[in-house]
Amino acid sequence: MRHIEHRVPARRGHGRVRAWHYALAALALLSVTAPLRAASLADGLIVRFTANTRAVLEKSSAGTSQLMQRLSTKTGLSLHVKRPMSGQQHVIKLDGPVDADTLDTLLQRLQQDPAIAHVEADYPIHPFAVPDDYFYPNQWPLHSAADVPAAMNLPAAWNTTTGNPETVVAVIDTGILPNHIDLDGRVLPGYDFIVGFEVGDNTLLEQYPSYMTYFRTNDGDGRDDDPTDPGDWVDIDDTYAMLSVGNTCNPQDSTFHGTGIASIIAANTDHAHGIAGIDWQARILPARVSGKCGGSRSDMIDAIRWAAGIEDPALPSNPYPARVINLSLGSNNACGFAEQAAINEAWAAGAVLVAAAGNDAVNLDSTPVAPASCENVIGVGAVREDGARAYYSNYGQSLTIAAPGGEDANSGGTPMVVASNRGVKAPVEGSHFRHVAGTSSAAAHVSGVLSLMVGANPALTPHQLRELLVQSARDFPDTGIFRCDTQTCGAGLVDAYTAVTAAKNGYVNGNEPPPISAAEGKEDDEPVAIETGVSGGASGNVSLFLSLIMLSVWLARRRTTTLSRT
Ligand SMILES: [Ca+2]
Ligand SMILES: [Ca+2]
Ligand SMILES: [Ca+2]
Repeated sequence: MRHIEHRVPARRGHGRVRAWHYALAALALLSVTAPLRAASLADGLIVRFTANTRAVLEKSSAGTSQLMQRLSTKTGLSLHVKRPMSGQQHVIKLDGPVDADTLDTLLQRLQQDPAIAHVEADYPIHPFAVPDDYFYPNQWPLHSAADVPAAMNLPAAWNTTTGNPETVVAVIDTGILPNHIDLDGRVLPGYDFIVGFEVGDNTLLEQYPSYMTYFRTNDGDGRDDDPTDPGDWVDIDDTYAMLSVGNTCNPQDSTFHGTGIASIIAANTDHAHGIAGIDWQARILPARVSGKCGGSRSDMIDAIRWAAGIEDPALPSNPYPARVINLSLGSNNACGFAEQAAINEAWAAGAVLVAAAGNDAVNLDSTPVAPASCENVIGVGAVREDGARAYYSNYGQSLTIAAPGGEDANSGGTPMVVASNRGVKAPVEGSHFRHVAGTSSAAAHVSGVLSLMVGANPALTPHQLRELLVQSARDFPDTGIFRCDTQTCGAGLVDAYTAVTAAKNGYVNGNEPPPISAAEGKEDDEPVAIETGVSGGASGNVSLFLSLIMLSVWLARRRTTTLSRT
């Protein structure tokens, strides 16, 4: 039996018990079922006859036969009265479904007949797709906007498409747990970009050579072809060691951030377990760039090019170029030249890039964060379920759009539920889930919607995808202490249904398709400049915009009151 629960059980004991039950059940791996729906064909008509004709139909079956015979001859199709219906109308049956052209002709001919006041097609209807995943009732960002003001209208979008297995979405993050029940079968071979520290990097490092060399990678080596997330916990000893090499970072439990982000975009869906993903079919390309105490911008830049399929002689080829690249991380710097160049190349190669705004509640116009502040990046701010800006979300004119990021229950909001692991340090066996909030989740929501758009119309360029996403956004509601507007939160609230419809049609609401930017694809022609190092610390550290509420559904002892913003 399916349990319906409208709020995440934040601190109640039964949530923990239920999650354990879930964890046991989750050991069974299930396949994904996601039937695509064919376009509806009319198989009947709804007709309102004139009053005189209705009188004939009521009185005499012979008169009815005679009328239908005449209309059948007139239209060349066999027509029968199936039944009278409400509104003084009749249901007319055809011998079988007819295509759109035949239907048009049929309707025109009948509409001109003196016996008929009004006629229209009787289409089959079906319920909007609602997945049966256990936590779906808690996933307010996916629900109908009629129920939750900031929700993204996924049921209506899924009625058009549940995605395309050819679509590849890169998640540049902490790596991934590919065997999680909600990711199993969906994860492509990725790459682990984190290089180790080298003793020569810093004389102080010589005090801790063996400890520090692979401290950040935390998997015993430098770059490798296994992006599995070994955990990114930091304990007190680690913080002292990092201080010795000039870096500060705070103790934390492992986040499994990349697994959560991937699950928002493309969790296995409609299999009764875990959460629903936005795209039920797309595949995830994991690129690991963040380990203990974060990562470096240079690794992220390499990962962006590689994810887009750009050859790098130092790396193996990527046979699965991504059409969408999610960057739920960054640094508190202006966009660097090297960073912008990699982004431009990836964009020109066909990848649309999405970046989280960051969680410091600052105005990006004066305090930029990269890559969200870069050109050719869809910068995403976070809203709560009422459509107001989440209190932690960065804001400003450089943002492209806003999407659900949620808030801690203690802030009056409702967090997300994402795939995770209950390991405090290294991952442990089992598929688990936790609550999160932040612009990381908001960016992942946009990446998921873009993935559906690419799946619906793979010919769209990154520029067209961005234009259609922006044009299809809903206006911000006038609500909240931190009211969103186009100066602070981007063009509007992302709407999956209108975005997917726009992608399929190539335009929004009868607009012409957006012109392809003259600049698009021409970045390679620009003169090569030497990076001076003043453009924002291209070698600086990258941190996750995880803002995880360190409350998991299985561990009540974890803190619930603060959002960690590293
Ligand atoms: Ca490694
Ligand atoms: Ca590795
Ligand atoms: Ca699921």
